[in-house]
Amino acid sequence: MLMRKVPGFVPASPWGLRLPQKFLFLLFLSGLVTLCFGALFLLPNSSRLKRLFLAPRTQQPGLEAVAQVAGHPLTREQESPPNPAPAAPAPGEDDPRSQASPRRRKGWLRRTRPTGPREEATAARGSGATALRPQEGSISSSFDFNAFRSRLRHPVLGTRADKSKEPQSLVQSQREKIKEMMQFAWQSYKRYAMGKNELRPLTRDGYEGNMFGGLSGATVIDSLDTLYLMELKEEFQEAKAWVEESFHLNVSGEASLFEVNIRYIGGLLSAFYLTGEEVFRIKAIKLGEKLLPAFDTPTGIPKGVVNFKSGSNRSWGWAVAGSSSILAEFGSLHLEFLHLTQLSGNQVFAEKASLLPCSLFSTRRAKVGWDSAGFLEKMKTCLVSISWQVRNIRKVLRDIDKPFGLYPNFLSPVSGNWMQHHVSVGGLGDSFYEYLIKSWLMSAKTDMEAKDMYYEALEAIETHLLNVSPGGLTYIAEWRGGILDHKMGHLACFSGGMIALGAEDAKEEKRAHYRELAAQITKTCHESYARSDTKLGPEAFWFNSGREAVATQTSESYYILRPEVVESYMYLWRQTHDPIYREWGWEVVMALEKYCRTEAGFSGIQDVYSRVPNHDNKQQTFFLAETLKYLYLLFSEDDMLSLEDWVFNTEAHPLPVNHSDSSGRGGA
Ligand code: DMJ
Repeated sequence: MLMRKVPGFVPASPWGLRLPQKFLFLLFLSGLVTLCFGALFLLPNSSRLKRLFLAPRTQQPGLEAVAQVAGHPLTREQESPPNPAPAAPAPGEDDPRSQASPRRRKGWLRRTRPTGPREEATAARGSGATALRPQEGSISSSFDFNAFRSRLRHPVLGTRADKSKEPQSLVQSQREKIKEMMQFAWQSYKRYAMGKNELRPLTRDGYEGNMFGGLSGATVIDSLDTLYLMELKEEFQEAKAWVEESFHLNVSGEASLFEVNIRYIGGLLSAFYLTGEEVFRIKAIKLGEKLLPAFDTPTGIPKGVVNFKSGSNRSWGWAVAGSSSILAEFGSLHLEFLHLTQLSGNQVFAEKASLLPCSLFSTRRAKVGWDSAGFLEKMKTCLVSISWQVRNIRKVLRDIDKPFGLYPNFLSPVSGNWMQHHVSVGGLGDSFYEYLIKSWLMSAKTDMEAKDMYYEALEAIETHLLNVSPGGLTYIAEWRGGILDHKMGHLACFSGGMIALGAEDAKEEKRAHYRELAAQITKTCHESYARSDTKLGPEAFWFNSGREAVATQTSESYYILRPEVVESYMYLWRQTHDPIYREWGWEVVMALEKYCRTEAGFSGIQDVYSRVPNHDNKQQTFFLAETLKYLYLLFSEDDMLSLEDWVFNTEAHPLPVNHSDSSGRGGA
């Protein structure tokens, strides 16, 4: 059809629009686009933007994971890979049976079979852990194992030069005896209970318990580093092979966040840092991810129990009618979680424990070379941008009101309020204090917040809980809303070692005092052993009615192979070299042999005041992880797992200090 030109008439476009209409349409379109973008930027969590606009490689894993954890996809192995990193494994890859193609499997075994602890360390040093077997790595890492080893001040197992005054042969034979006990405990477990969580030596079978959510082999994982340390090479290989072949994470029970963390995660992390073997790193990280749903609470304080199947969480029924999280439990995650972040590159673990994303700048500062102004600027921007969205354990505990400066044992993970005013340095509270001073030490003395919190807490404990009995024994009582229970639990006996460990960094005028306090508390704990018929200590001991350092009820008279007293002997020995600590340690060795050794392993006893042992039929995993390890270290040189390089988690698993310079000799 022919269009005739009519004056004043503007021809329409092919869509039938005239110029003003086109203009209006374009205006509308651009308005719409602006609105969409605006809406995105108004979203409360900036991580969503990052997720949309950044390529996976450049995303901040921590923020990504925080977003994912809200809906728990990370924690369900079947649903998503455990790490946002590109090299993440296929679902279910934690199961070695499904994981290893025959070719891969062969390479794995070839590399790991014939080596003993020392050779492995050398191999790992030689090749660098990250380069060990890239085809096997199911979680990528920028962690440089060689660099880590070069930063250690001492060779991991020490130089073997005994600087003590003891005749060499005596100390050596004592150490050998303890090694034999470990070998016996391991072999008994292997023979009757391999793969189960614990050995029952009387019935000669295994026991799974209900703390680990269906995970098996707690004794294997808890034993790895002790076997390595004692150079029980064959046994270490047996344990490692079990982890490679039979340690499956696709379980679906309810687990204790605390117990899985200190025993399994701690054990796997230590095994990795000692050997550089990827299998330990990967399993530790994957297991760590399974724990994250515990943190899905309004305050960021995790609940005590996590369901591995549903990803739900709950508090223990006995914790103030199921309303509370336990101080010692949520307060004893920091060391392991920081290392999980270090080894995975995933910030989410560190963020859950403490306000770390920004403080990580201090580590980066050295590498990147920011000047002070640049560093402060970065730090400020980081703090401003994240502080409102990060809720974590450290922050809650730092900011909350504390009665007389004390930390009660029960806290609501919902309201963030204390639920009872029961304060204890023993059960329910203990390792929270331990992790404060060890966080400071593990940070190579940069985590000032942990340091301040520790010394402030210790001052409050001294003021309100510390007592001296009429007979001159120093003890830490328990506090219930201002009223004291004049008792100490066996668990509280770790505090002698902790106070000794922290003494050196206290204010000048307090150092000698803390050294003396540590020695006095340790002496009291020794008295609780010395005053029993078996020379082993009861679960709790009292200071009243003229009786001191003894249990007053049969229900508190048992000994379950606990480590806390020998743990303190070990720290006090390293600090003072007073031979009394080796003497006391040896008394424990003799008593263990006499009353706890059975034909098929070691067992706890039900009454330390009876010379006829009534065994409880349990070889606790911490006997191999802690009691025997601390005894062995007590009779070893100070540079074996030097305290300059390592902190022990509360299950005695050594985790390295984060030295930032390379002036060490550890890689030598
Ligand atoms: C261990 O599992 C740990 O030491 C924990 O901190 C307290 N209890 C036991 C040992 O007694």
